[in-house]
Amino acid sequence: MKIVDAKVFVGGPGKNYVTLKLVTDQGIYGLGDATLNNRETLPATYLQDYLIPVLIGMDPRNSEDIWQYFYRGAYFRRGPITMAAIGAIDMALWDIKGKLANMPLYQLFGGKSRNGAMVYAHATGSDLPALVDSVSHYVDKGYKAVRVQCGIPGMPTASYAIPDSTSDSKHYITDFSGIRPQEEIWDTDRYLRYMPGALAELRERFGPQIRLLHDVHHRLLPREAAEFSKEVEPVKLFWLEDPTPAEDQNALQLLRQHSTVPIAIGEVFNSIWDCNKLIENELIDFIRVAATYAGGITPVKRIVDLAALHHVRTGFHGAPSHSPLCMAAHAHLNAWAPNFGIQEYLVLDTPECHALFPSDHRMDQGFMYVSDAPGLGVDFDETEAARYEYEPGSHPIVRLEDGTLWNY
Ligand code: GCO
Ligand code: MG
Repeated sequence: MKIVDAKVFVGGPGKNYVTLKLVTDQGIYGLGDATLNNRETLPATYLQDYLIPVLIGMDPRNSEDIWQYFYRGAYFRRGPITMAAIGAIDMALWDIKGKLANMPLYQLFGGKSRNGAMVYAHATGSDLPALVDSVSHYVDKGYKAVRVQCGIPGMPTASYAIPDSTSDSKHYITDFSGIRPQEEIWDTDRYLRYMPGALAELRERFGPQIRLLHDVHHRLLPREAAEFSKEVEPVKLFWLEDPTPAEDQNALQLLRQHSTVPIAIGEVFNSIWDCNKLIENELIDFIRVAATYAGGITPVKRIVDLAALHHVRTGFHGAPSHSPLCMAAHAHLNAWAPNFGIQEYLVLDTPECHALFPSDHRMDQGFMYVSDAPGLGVDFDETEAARYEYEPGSHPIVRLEDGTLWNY
């Protein structure tokens, strides 16, 4: 069996998805997601110029060797661009494997460990009353878990992930006004003074049952993160996400000495080497890698197995930047993983998105139910894809009030 053709598509409804299609000499094809948010043309170019010419002619059944070939075989390894490109190939090879076996991927991993996988939604508000409305909206829809982000009084611009009243909250991670990023101002002191009380009010308002999550988006120093986590302990968060920048795998030691708040990290990680110390030293409770830019299903399964040895559960990244193909890879991993925790779920739920990526993975009352179709269980409509083209966009840049550049 051989790979005879490969195509890369960039574009989509309201979002630039990077989609890889691998075609075999037996007519079976596989699909993978290489979307790297706001840098979409780079994995596409890496695939087209460097990986696809070598991939043509390989036996798609040897997904492990092909992964090693592109990872170990490249002198310059890792990084989000490389790993998103390799990730798409790996997903497409698993898709082919599932179709060959006539089985959904979760069966190849070891079968189902659960029926539905709990997901969490994003509630946001420019102030606390608006956030309360947003949380209520998701609770009414049956969600059991909600991430809560709130504007901070007196903060010169909105804090992370707070959409203005006119924008759709699901689009906030990409500003399509051009490639020059907009700037936001961050003020740690105001955040530390306001947010613990706001979280306590939400707990009071919504009761003990709802799982509340909060994302600090890498904005605190280790000592500040320790102070914050200690203060929010009574709120009983389901998790506190990215309290410190993720590069420093030792940064959470101080926090762990002062607080039992569960910690989730990893949405920007590209390999097991970015999180092995965090996991082995049991400094985190949830690992947030995504099958796309952590290099595909093959390496993410390995991370999940390492995590299981250390009581770390999964909480895969599921921002709207991932296409339904990445979310399908997660759905199959979530159905199998003995150490499943929760799934972030923000795929754009529009008729256009369903038309481009038809599938019967489904959401109901805050749970995701995996498809039983062979492979990933998501198709890609090339006629629909022809309607879209790449649109440049950016993440914002964050500065402190005095102009110092800070972490987005
Ligand atoms: C999350 C993330 C996203 C990121 C986005 C950047 O928890 O979902 O923090 O919101 O900001 O993925 O591209
Ligand atoms: Mg996050």
